[in-house]
Amino acid sequence: MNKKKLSKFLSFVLRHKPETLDLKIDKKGWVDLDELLEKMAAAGKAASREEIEMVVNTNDKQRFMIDAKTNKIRANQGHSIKVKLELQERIPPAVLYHGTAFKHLRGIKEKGLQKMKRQYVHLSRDFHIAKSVGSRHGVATVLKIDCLKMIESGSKFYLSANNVWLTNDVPARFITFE
Ligand code: HQG
Repeated sequence: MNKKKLSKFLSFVLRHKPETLDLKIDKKGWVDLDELLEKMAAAGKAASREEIEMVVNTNDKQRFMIDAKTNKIRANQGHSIKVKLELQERIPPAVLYHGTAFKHLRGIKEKGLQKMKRQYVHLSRDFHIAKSVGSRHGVATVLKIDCLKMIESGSKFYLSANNVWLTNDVPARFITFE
């Protein structure tokens, strides 16, 4: 598998479907690296420890983390399966961005930003990153989120190990549409 394919495969099993490899995943999303290597090989998707380490270390978005002490690996964010990432609550910048597609705007105006299949709504401090996240879904548009007002009204924010801002939902009144 090339690096990109391996990264996609790791995202798939560590965030969404560990059962495809019959992997044991703990409550915090960690999987034993040796077990992962064995089960990938058994499923005809063999990779070496070095290849996985290479993906973890050079991944553009730092999607994964290896804990050398326990020999375990997990995804830093993006899960649809229930995991306790035990992220610390953090105060976000006054404004964050969310990239989405025009076709979603009607739903977002109606219900605000929902976490949909994931565990959180994902936000970025960088407009251009948000734009590229949005373009995964169609013609992209970027929404501006008033985090100051959200904090005043009791919303909580978390920062993932790879600098993605996470929150449970964003009511439409805190969103500026382009
Ligand atoms: C939209 C990538 C209609 C939402 C990125 C988004 C990110 C609504 C889509 C991470 C809605 C969900 C997450 C509503 C939200 N009505 N549509 N009420 N509320 N939506 O993929 O934020 O490359 O689950 O705007 O970098 O696009 O995988 O979330 O368009 O950090 O590492 O529903 O995934 O990271 O889509 O992306 P997603 P996302 P990776």
